[in-house]
Amino acid sequence: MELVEEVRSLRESLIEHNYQYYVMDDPTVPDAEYDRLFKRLTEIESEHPELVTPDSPTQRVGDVPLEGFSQVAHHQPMLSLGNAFNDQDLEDFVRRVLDRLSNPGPIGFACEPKLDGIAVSLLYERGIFSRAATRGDGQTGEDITANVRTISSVPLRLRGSGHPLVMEVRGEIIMTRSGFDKYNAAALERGDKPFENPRNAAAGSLRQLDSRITASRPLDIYCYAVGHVDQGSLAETQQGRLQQLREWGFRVNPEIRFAGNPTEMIAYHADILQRRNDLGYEIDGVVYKVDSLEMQSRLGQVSRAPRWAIAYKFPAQEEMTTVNDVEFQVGRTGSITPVARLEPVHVGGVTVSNATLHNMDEVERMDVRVGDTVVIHRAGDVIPKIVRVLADRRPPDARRITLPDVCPVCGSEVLRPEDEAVARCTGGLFCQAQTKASVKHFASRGAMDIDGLGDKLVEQMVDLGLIQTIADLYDLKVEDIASMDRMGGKSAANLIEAIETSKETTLQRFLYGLGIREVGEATALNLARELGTIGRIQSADEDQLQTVTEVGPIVTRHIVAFFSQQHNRDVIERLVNAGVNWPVTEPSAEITEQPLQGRTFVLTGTLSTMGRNDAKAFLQTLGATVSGSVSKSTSTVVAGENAGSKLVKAEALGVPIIDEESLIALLKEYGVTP
Ligand code: 9MJ
Repeated sequence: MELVEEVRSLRESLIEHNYQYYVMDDPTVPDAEYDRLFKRLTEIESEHPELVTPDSPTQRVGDVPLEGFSQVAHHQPMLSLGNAFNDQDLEDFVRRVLDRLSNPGPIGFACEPKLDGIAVSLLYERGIFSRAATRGDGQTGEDITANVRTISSVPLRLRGSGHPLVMEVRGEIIMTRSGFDKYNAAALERGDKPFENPRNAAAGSLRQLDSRITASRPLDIYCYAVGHVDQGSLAETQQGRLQQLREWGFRVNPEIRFAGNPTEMIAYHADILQRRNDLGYEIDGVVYKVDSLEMQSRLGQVSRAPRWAIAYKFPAQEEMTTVNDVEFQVGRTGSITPVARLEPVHVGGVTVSNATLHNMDEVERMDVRVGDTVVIHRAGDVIPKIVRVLADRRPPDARRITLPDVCPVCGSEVLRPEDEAVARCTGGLFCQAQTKASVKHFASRGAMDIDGLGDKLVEQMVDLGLIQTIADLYDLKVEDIASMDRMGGKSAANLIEAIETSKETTLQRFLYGLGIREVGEATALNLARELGTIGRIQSADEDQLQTVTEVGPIVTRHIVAFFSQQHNRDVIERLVNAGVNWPVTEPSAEITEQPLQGRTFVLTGTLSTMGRNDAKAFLQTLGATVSGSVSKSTSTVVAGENAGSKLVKAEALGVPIIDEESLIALLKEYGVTP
C-alpha cells in the first residue's frame, strides 16, 4: 500500500476506535489492536515527519513544555450563571422569562447537570481542532491548546458533515471520581501530594506547562454550547444543537432532558440530586436553559449572566468547623484509627460531628491539630472526611496529635511497622475493643448472619465477660442472655435460636467471618471454592495459597500468619466441635473455565441485600466483567431500586435487565450465596 494511503487508513481506524471508546463508551476493538495500529502510525510518522498532521491521533501524547500560557480574547464572552437555591427561586426565574417574552405561550427548557469542572472553549477551523482556552475572566482566557489536545474525548477532527467553517464549542473539563481516586492512590504511593477534589485535579492538570503531564491525567469533557460561528448555520434550539454536537463527535451529557414547566424542572432537580453520587463525576447543581436560541437572544443578559439560563445549586458538600478533640479507635485487627470529634456542622444534608483521619500519615500530611478550623467534605452516604486545615485560623494553643504508646482500650503496646501507615494494638483477643469488633464481624450478614445479635448486645456481652472469643457465642445459655439489659426471656430464647441456626453455614461465610486481614467476601469465596476444606486452607503454604484466584503475596502473608497462631486454631476447633458446619464440595481449582467468563454486567440503583461492591466482587469471582456504563456489548444490567439513566439506556439498547433477586438466584446457581 502507498504510504500516504496507509497513514490515512490508520488514522481513520484510530479516530473511529477512539471515538467509540471515549465518546460512545462502547469499545469496538481490544486495546491490543488499538496499540498495534497506533505503534505502526507512530513508526511511519517518525520516519516521515512531513506526514504528521495536527489532527493525527499520535498528537495526543503531549509536547515539549511551554514557557507560559498566552492570552486568548474570546470572540464571544464566556458567561457565568445566576443561581437559584430553592424551588421558589426557580419559579421566579421562569416567571421573569415569560414576562420578558410577553407571554409567548408554551416554552421549553433544556435541563442539564451542572458539572463542577473547568469551563473551556474549543475552536475548530475547517473541522480541525485549532485552539483551546480557559474561561478566564469571561473576556480573556489562557491558551491551553497543547494540554486539551491530549484529552482523548476531545475530537481533533469533526465527524460527519454540515459544520460551520469556524466554530467554537464550549464545555466543561472534568476528572471522573474513579480517575481521581486512582490518580490520588498512585500519588500517595509515590509520596506526591494528592489533590483535594476532582475539580482541583482537573484544574491542576490543565495548568501544566508540560502537556506530557496533562496527557497522563485521566481528564474528560462534556460539551454543552456553541459560541462563535463563522460561515455556517446551526440548529435554532439548544436541543437541536446538542444533537449536532453529538453527531460531530463531541461528548454530550446523556442526562440532559427537556422540560416544559416548573414542576418538571423541579422534578429533574430532585432526580439528579438523588442520583448525584452515582453519576461518576461531581456536579454542584443543574442548569436550565431556554431551549429556543431566538428567545435566548431576545432575553439577552444582565452583567455577565444570561437572562435565559439559571443554575439551581445543590446543598454544599463542604463546610467549615473546628476540631474539638482527637480520639483513637481500635478496630477488629487492632488497627488504631484517629477520629476527629468536631463541633457539629450541617453538611451534605446531615449533621456531622465525627470524621475519620484514617491514620497518622494522614494526620501528619494535613498537619491537623486539636483546635484547628478544618474543611469537612461529605458526599452522599460516604463517611465525612477532613480535606483541609485552614492554617491561618489556627489558635495559639492548638495541640499537636500524637500516636499513643499504649492501646486506649486495653493498655497493650501500640506498634507501627516501618512499612505500614497503620498502627496496631498488640493486645489481640486480650483487647476488648478487638474482641467486640471481631464478634460483630463474625455475626454480620455476610458472615454467620446471626439475626438479632446487634452491636450493642455484643458490647454488653463482652463487658459482662459473657464472651471472650467468637467461639464463646455457642456456649451461651438462655439464662446468660436473659440477665442482660433489656433482654426478656423471649428475646433471649430467640437469640439462642438464631445462634443455633447460624451453625448451618458455608465455608465461604465461615472463612470471611474469621476476620483474617484482607480476606473479604470474594477472597473467602475463592479460597473455599479452590481449596475446598478448612483443613487444606489452614495447612496450605504460601505457594499453594498463591495459586488461588486473586490471592497475592500480601493476603497470603495474612492468611499464613493467622493460622500460625495456636489460639486461632483453637477457636476454629471449638467452633467446629460446637456444631458449626458447611456442605463439603470438591475443590474446583482444576476447572479453569469460569462460568460467567466473557459476560459484562452493569450494576445500577440500590442493591439492598448485598450492596454494589459485594455484587461486583461476586460477579468478578465467577469470571464476569463489571463495567460502569451500558453499551451494546453489555450482557446484562442488574437494576436495583431507584435505577436511573443506565436502566433507561439498557431498555433503549435492548440489553437484558434483571433485578436483585434474579442476580442472587444466578449467583446461587454457581455456588455463590450472598
Ligand atoms: C456546566 N457547568 O455543566 C453551562 N454548565 O451555560 C452547563 N455550564 C453554561 N451549562 C452557559 N451544563 C453558561 C454556562
